Amino acid sequence: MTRKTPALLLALSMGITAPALAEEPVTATLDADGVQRAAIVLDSYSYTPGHLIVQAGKPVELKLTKEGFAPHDFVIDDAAAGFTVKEDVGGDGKTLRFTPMNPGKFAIYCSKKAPIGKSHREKGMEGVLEVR
Ligand SMILES: [Cu+2]
Repeated sequence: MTRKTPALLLALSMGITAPALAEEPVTATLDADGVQRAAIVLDSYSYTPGHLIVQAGKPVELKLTKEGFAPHDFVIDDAAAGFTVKEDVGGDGKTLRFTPMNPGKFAIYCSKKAPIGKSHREKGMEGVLEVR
């Protein structure tokens, strides 16, 4: 019984620190090939980082991975962004490519919803793509 205690404490401490980390804006890395790259983890119910900053006019490559068993997707459908994305992200993850042209802050959200209860977005599964 006592051997379970450290794992429980670790889980509790991770639960406390994860939301704070999700709020930190992250700037995508501009690689030598001109592509801006970043990785985002989808979990129940969050994107980490929850705020990604990219530059307009340069291609973006996002490596999306998913934790846990719940289905999640990655949606950007703000008309002001000039592009739309709606991709399911399974256990194998997914790589997304797009080139944002319009500066602004655009919502990222998960459109999944169990038959009963709130949508994942209503549970807080939202993020921000900031195009500068
Ligand atoms: Cu979801």
